[in-house]
Order: sequence, then C-alpha cells, then structure tokens
Amino acid sequence: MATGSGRYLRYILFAFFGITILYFISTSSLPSYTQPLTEAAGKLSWDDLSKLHPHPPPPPPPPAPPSSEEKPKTDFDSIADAFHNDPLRPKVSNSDGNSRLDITPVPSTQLSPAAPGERVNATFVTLARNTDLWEIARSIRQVEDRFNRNYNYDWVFLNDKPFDETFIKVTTSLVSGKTHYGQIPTEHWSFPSWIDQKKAEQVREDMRRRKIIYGDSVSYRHMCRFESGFFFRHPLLHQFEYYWRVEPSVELFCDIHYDPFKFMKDNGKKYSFVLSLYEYVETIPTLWESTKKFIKAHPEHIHPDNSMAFLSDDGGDTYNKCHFWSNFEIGNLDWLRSQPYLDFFESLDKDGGFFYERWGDAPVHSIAASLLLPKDQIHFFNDIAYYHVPFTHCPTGEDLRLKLRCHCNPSDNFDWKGYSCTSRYYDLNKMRKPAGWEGQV
Ligand SMILES: Nc1nc2c(ncn2[C@@H]2O[C@H](COP(=O)(O)OP(=O)(O)O)[C@@H](O)[C@H]2O)c(=O)[nH]1
Ligand SMILES: [Mg+2]
Repeated sequence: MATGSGRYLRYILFAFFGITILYFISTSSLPSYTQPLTEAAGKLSWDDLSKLHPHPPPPPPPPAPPSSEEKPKTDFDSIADAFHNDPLRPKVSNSDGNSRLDITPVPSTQLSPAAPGERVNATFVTLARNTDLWEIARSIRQVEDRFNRNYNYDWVFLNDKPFDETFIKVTTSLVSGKTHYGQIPTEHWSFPSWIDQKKAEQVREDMRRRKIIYGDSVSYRHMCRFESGFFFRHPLLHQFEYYWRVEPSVELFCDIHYDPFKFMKDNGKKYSFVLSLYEYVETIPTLWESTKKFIKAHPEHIHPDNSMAFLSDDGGDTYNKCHFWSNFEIGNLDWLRSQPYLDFFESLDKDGGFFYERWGDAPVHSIAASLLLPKDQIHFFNDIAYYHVPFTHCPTGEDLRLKLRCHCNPSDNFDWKGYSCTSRYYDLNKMRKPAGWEGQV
C-alpha cells in the first residue's frame, strides 16, 4: 500500500513538472511572433485580421518604445518598410486561414511617365510571322526601353496569316502604345496575273544552284514585293502619317533623346536611314533598266534636286548598287501613297523583277527616295544607334555616345567602311563628316 501511494505521488510530481516546463516554453516564444507580425502587416488592422481568422487571438500589447541602443534604420530597411506598407500590395491567406504577406511585388501598369509635348500621327510597323515572336519581342523591348516608353506610339503588326493568341498577348504587353494586328489581303501577297509561273520557278531553281541568299524562296519574294508596294496601303495604316519599320532581332544601342517622328515632321523629311550599303548584284540585274524606263515614261516625277549622285557614278547610265538599308526606316506614308511613288512601283511590278529576279524593297525604296524626293527630304540619323545582322551603326563622336549612354563598340561602326555608301551620301549633300570618322575607315 505504502509502495502504491509513493508511486502515485511520483506520478503527480512528474505531471506537475511536465506542465510547468510546457508553460515556460509556450509563454517565452509568444512575444517574438506577435511583434513582427503587427509591424510587417503594416496597414492590416486587427479588425482585418479578425475577418481573415475565424477565431482571432486577443490584441497584442502595444510595441515597446525603441531603446536608445536600437540600430538606426538603413536605406534598405526603409525600402523594405515602404514595400511592406504599400496599400496596393495584396494581403492573402494561407489555405489554413492564417494571414500572410505575398512577397511578390505588384507590377505597375505605368512603365514610365510620358514625355511632355505633342505627338505626331505616327506608328511603328512590323511585318512578322507568328514564329518571329521572340525575335520581335527583343526588338520591341529595345525600342521601348530606349524611346517609346516615354512616347507611347502605336504599333501595327502585319502578317500574311492570322496572328495567334500568344503573339498578340506578348506583343501587347510589351508595347506602351496601342497595338493593331492585321492580315495582309491575298492580292498583296501572291503572284500577279502577268507573272509566268514556270519562268519564275526556273529562276528560283537557278538561284538555288548558285546559292544566292533567299534565291529559291517564294515567301521572301512576296515579302519584298509587299514591303515595296503594299504595306502603306494596308487599312490599319490609313490613319497614320509617319511610320517606323522594326524587324525582328534588331538592337538599339543608345538612348533616343527626342522624338524622331516629330523631327521628321517638323523638318519636312520624308525618308530616313541609319545604314547604307551596296546591293548584291545577282538579285537585281535588270532593276536599273526598269528604273530608266520609268524615268523616260514619267520625267515629271523626277525631282530636279534629286540624289541621282547617290545611285549612279555616271549621271544615271549605270547603277552603282548603293541603297539605304530598309530594315530600319522612318518615313512618310503619304509620300509612299503619292502618285509618283505608286507609278514607280507599278512600273517595276509590271516588269516582273520581284519574281524573275529577286528585287529587294531596300533598293526599290532607295531609288524612289533618291529620284522622287529633293535631297533635303532624306535624313541620316547619326544619333540612332542600330544593329541588324551583320551591320552596326554606332554614332561617330565619343561625346555623343557618352551623352546618349550608348553600349555599342565604336570600332563596329560600318558607316565609313568601304562597303558602306554613307560617305557618298555625305559628299553629295556637302555635309561635314562627324569628327573622328577617319579613324573608323
Ligand atoms: N508574315 C511574314 N513575314 C515575313 C515573312 N518572311 C519575312 N517576313 C518578315 O519580313 C521582314 C524581313 O524578313 P527577314 O527574315 O528579317 O529578312 P532579312 O532581314 O532580309 O534577312 C521581317 O520583319 C520578317 O519578320 C513571311 O513569310 N511572312
Ligand atoms: Mg531582317
């Protein structure tokens, strides 16, 4: 019996001892949880918490005043505080009903404040396939970061097929202006009735054997013809006066510190370029013959102050193959829609060289600009630094490059190299080349 009651007493002592330890553990850990929760919750009131929590705990004691030894707040702390206190940040609950903070910052809908001042009636324009999505995404991001995030111009996308949902979703998210998506009508992307299909096929086969770049491609020819004669007639472009063409995988290396559309309009410019070079002669053997035929048929369209000296070294007898590289261009749509340009395109189109050879839109636009426009309506943008494989335009002049935060290597600049026609453009316009050009020849 004595042994039995002793054992009983031991059980009671053990139980008492265990309960006491548990009490100390639980009470000593409580304050360190409640304190940070109220700080971190910021604008979350206890009323809010009680709505989230079915059985709210009692309100915690007020926080102790900071001691004099408390560490002063660093900048990082105040950034973190501002972040935690952001009233726009969503406060969410765990599946168990406990409140917690979502630590993912909320994206802002406003990328950057818009630059003050008027906008021109202008748009970016891109011809692309759905498969070009990630390459055009890179280009858009560069154009937006360097310029358009502050100007919010629209962007027109054109395709010979319908754009898919992903293309539309991603590009819409990248462009700060409005986006428009259009399908090209079949008659602007097909063989015209007067083209001999057999002859065109033989040409492609011959060019394939001679390994001429894109020589065997039907779609590339439709693309060149469309860019030469039809993109500016697409209904989505009717409302605009200026366009800026952007291709997939291009790069912009410097900040654009003003609105090039406004520059074009204010200065009466109709066409502009950043790179120029010689065309691959195998793709245009009879383009100049066709051009001469047009000059004869429409002398009234040739401007007296033209840039024939850019195209020809013998007063127009032969073509030197110089052209502005049209994967970048900022231009006036009304000029392309004007009678002189339309007559020029129609005359070339009837001769069939888009299919019987492989005429590119770059020499077509360049010949038109050089013959139909006065010299002072063509502009060279030295300050827009640009890359399209394989050529770079990196502004000449260190001062300019530093001010514009350029990241191109000046030694990559193509402007003054032997295969560029930009020196010729400077000479015929009697322009002084930028300081330092001799070092880049
Ligand atoms: N929708 C569509 N766009 C095309 C097609 N072929 C080329 N493009 C676009 O036309 C432009 C020029 O084509 P690209 O491949 O860059 O030619 P490159 O710069 O001459 O080598 C780019 O904007 C392409 O996305 C095509 O078959 N369909
Ligand atoms: Mg390209």
